[in-house]
Amino acid sequence: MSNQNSVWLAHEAALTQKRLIPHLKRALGTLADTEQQIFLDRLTAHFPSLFSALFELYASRYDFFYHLETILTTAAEMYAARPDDLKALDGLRETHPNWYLSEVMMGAVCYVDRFAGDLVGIRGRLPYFRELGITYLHLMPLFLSPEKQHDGGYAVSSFREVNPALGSMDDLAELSRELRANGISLVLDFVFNHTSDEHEWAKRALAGDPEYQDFYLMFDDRRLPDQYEARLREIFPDQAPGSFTYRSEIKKWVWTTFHRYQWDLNYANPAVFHAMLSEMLFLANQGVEVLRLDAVPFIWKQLGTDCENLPQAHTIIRAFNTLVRIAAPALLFKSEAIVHPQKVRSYIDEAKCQLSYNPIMMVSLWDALATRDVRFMTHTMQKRFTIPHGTSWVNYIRSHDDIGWGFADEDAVEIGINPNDHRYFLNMFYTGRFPGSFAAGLPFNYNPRTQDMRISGTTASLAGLEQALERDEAILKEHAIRRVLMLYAIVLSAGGIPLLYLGDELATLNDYSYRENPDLADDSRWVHRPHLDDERLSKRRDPRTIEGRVFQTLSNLIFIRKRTPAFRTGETTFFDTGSPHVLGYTRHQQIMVLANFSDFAQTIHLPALIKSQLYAPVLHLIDLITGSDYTPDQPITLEPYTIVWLERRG
Ligand code: OTU
Repeated sequence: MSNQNSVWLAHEAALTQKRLIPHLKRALGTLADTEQQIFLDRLTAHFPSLFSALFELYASRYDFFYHLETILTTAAEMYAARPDDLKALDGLRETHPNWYLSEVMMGAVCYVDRFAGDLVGIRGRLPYFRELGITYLHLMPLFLSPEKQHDGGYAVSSFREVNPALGSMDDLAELSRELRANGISLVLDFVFNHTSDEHEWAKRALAGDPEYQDFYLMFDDRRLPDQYEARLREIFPDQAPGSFTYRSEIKKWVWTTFHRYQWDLNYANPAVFHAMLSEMLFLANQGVEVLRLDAVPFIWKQLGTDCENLPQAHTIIRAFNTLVRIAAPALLFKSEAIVHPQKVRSYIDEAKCQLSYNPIMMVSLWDALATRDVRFMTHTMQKRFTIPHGTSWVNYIRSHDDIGWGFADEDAVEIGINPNDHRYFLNMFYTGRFPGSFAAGLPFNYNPRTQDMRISGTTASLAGLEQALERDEAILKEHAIRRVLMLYAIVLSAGGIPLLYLGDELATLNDYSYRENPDLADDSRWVHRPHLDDERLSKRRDPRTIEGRVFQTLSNLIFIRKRTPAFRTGETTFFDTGSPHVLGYTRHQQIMVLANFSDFAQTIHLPALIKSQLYAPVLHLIDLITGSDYTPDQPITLEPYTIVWLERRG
């Protein structure tokens, strides 16, 4: 923007703010003066950036100022309705803005029904979360959703109603309070790219109401859909080919990036932005502390582009985020962008999300396990791991979704790897078709046209445990268990919020029973969305069982992490260990992590690494995991698939 323009915009913003204040005061009317003032002070601090974001999106509309007013009025009303305990939390978070960078942070994620039956059941699992040291709990989508066509809850029919099988909105608000009292932040999805076709807005659109048809992207014929589709990527080519769905009731083509029953919202319409802001702040007022922004790449469309990661998508999120700073600042955003690493990063830099999934690290870990070679991972991490202070990765190994090989082609080329051949290899490896593979994964959305596919499977099954148990070979079992533990030990120590996919702590294997359910059978992701049962849980206390060994080792690692300040988010330096099989990084120059990705023991020359990576003199190093003491002048030997957390002393 030119200097003259920005001066004009600042001036316009100031005038607008002045004009709006009397309206907002009406919305804040029920509050004490001091509380009103808090809102107005935040508004003053954030208004210029909010104004310029909304101006960028909607200034061409004749009714721009009307929409601006409705948006801010809603923010004021939702602030007025915000419960006192959450307002107190807002204050606390504003004075400790970096709380989520702490080493005590420990995330977990699960399906409410599969993990605990319902929301009351989740409360009953609190002692279990305490055992694992969880401070951040992501409950998978739990809102009203179509009975059969639900996409695991990602087709939302109402953002204000809990799926009755799981409980009520009151249960949710109550749960959020109880979690908070136990030091756990509630994380929920905000599925804001689309709604289900059973949402009230969709129903009205289907009944012919043009106001609600404008909430979605609808076309009378194939002319524009064909032009768009020439550039669009198919997300579910196997289950839901194409990106538009014909609805005979209204004789229109509806934009459906994902399934046919998931209708993309039209954010070019400011009424959609406004309506979704209400839903978002409503969730914030139930006590949600982190919103996982689902499918961020797709929220803005523009003909002639691939309609992914457009600058306006960032601006929408930034505008939402600014409104949250004003009305419910305890709430954080986590972006879910599983795209090219640079685009993943753009939701931190441009959209200003405080948190982002780290799919690049996830993919690199599986890649290194398959190849037994960490050089690609090291190269990628050196390029891409560091993000600005005040932001954090959410590091994970598995999620409810498939694994797609989303490394950057250029990163592969830079170290002499052919990206497409390599993806082909990884797909063959993780579906167990590559000779010698230990993995038991399933293909997800195989696309015969591009030969592309993604991978489903639990951590333990992908890491070799399923095959090892079938073959009943001790060494294979041992290696598989160690792989699971090593991957988690990396996620726990690399810097960022570690996210445990619940079930992994008990080495849960693939569950093939989804194939018998006709509503789920065409979606292999259900193979790694297991039910937890009490028998499995009870084995966690017995270290002679696999469940027990994995659970106890993992919870021990978690507790070591939580008492080690050098594991807080911040400086992480990846380095070449001298062995292509051993991953190495330092944390805050205090801790050196070494992880052996090979089936054979590896010896690392410690003195040289200490000199180059830990700088100042080190008297000795303690492995925080085993307690072993290492003097800096000796080589260190790592057994297959083991990891050390070496803390400097002296
Ligand atoms: C997300 O995933 C959810 O995690 C999925 O469970 C949903 O099915 C989907 O959105 C629709 O709501 O493509 O394969 O870059 O990759 O949003 C999973 C983001 C997905 C997309 C991601 C999407």
